[in-house]
Amino acid sequence: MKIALIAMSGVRAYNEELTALGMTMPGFMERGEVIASLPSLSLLTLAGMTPECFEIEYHQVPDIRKLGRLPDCDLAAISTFTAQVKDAYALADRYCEAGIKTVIGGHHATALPNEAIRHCDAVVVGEAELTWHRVLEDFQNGCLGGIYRADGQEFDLAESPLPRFNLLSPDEYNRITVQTQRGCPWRCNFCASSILMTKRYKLKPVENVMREIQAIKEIWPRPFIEFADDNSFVNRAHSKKLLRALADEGVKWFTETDVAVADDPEILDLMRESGCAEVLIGFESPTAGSLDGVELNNNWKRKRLDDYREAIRRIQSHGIAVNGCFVLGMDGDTEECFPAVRDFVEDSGLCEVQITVMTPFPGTPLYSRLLGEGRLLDPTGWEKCTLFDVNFQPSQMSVEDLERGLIELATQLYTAEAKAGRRNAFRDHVRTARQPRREEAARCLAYVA
Ligand code: B12
Ligand code: SF4
Repeated sequence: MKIALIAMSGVRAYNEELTALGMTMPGFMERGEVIASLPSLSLLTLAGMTPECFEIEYHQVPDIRKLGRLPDCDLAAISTFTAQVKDAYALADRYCEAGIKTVIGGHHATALPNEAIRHCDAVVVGEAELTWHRVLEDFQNGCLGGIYRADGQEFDLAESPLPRFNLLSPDEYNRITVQTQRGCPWRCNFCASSILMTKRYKLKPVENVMREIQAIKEIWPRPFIEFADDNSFVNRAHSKKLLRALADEGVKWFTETDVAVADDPEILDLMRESGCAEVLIGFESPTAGSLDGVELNNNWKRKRLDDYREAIRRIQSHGIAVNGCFVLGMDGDTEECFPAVRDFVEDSGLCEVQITVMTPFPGTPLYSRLLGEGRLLDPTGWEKCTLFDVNFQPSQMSVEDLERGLIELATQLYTAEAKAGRRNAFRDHVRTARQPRREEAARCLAYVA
C-alpha cells in the first residue's frame, strides 16, 4: 500500500501588486526561494510513525494549477496551512473523484474540521502523533472516515518519532526544520501557531532533538537548521542544555523567540557558540497604544516595549542578527504606524525586518472578535490569509490606507540600499562589540607570555 505525503508548499501573497513587489516573505527576500522550499516537518513526522509495510513518497505542490498527473498512491495525506487550503481541497476532490482515499491535517483543518471533511475522507485535528496510528489502522481495515481527535490528550514530546529526513532528495534542500518545543506561554490575540495544537508550553527532550540533528547530518554534513519553534528559550535550563549539546555539531541555525532571550547573557553566549545566525522576534509594534491588549494573558508585549532597543543591541552585539517582525493594522494603529515602524527600524539598528498585516486566521480570538464585529471582508477568503493581504476592516484607517501603507513601507524598507545599510551597521556593531573582548584576550595572552 502506498501513501503519498503531499505538502501544499510555496510562499505567496494574493494581491498581485504585492507579489510583483516580491513581498511574499519580506526580510527573507534573498533567501525567499530557499525558504519556500523548506520541507514539511509535519509530513516527515507522520512518515516517522508509519509502519514499514507502507510504501511512502513525499511530494510538494507549490502551485496546483501546474500539477499534471496526481502523485500515484492508495492514500493521499495532505498538509496545508490556511492560505493554500482551497488548493488542498481541489487536490483532495481530484483524488476522491479518482476513488483514492484522502486525509487532511494541519493548522486550518484543526481550526475548521467540519469544513475540511467535505473534501476528504478523514480529517486529523491537532497533533497527529496521537491519532495517526488509528488513521492507518482504519485505512487498512477499509473503514477510514470522519474526524480524528486526540480527545483531550496531550502528546508528550519525550515520545517524539524521528522524522524521515531520508525521504528528501539531498540536492533539493539545504535548510531543514527541527522542532524543539510546542506552544507558547503567551496568548497573542492573532496567534495561529502551535498554541492552536496545545494549551501547554512543552519541550522536546534535548536527546530527541540531537537524534534528529544527527539524522540530518548523515545526509547533509554541515546543515543549516531552521528550528520550527514558536518561542524557543522560554525554559532556560532546557535551552542551556540544548545549546551546549549543539555547540560541537558544526551547524548554523535560526529560530523564533521572544525579547526575553536578551535578559540572559549566558544564553546569548551559548547561542553564539552553538552557531546561531539569526533570531526572529515578534515585536509587533514600536507604539504603546498599538501593543496594548495584544497579548491576552498579561499584556506581556506592552510591558516589554521599553526594553526593545536595548534587547536588540544586546543580542546583536553577540554577532546574532535580529529579524524584527512588525504587524500593521492592529486596532491601536493609525496611519502613523507606518512611519513609526520605519523610524524604529532605522534607529534601533535591527539587521533584518519583516512586516506583515494583521491577519485573522480561523481558530484565533482575533477571528472570532472581528467576525462578531462584522469586520471581516470575506469570512472564508482563506486565500487571503497570507500575512500580506488585507481581509478585515481596520479600526482607524481604511482598507486602502492599510494596503497602500504596507506597500509604501515595504518600498522604503527593502531597497537594496536600505538592506545593505542595515547589514553594514550590524557588522560594524558586532566589530565594535567584539573589540573589548579581543583586547581582553590580548591582555590575557600578554600576561601568560
Ligand atoms: C516552518 C514554517 C514555515 C516554512 C515551511 C512550511 C512547510 N511546508 O511546512 C515556510 C517558511 C515555507 C513557511 C511558509 C508559510 N507559512 Co509558515 N510556519 C512555519 C512554522 C514556523 C513551523 C511549522 C512546522 O514545521 N511545525 C512543526 C510541525 C511538526 O507541526 P505542525 O505543522 O503543526 O504539524 C502537526 C499537526 O498540525 C499535524 N499535521 C500537519 N499537517 C498534517 C497533515 C496530515 C495528513 C495529518 C494527518 C496531520 C498533520 O500533525 C503534525 C504533527 O503533530 C509555523 C509556526 C508554527 N509553529 O506552527 C509557521 C506557520 C505554519 N506559517 C504560517 C503561514 C501563514 C505561512 C505562509 C502562508 C506565509 C505566506 N504568505 O506564504 C507560508 C505558506 C507555506 C506553505 N505553503 O506551506 C502560519 C499558518 C497559520 C495558518 N493557520 O495558516 C504559521 C502558523 C505562522 C503564523 N504566523 O501564525 N512556513
Ligand atoms: S509570542 Fe508569538 S508564538 Fe507566542 S502567542 Fe504571541 S504570536 Fe504566538
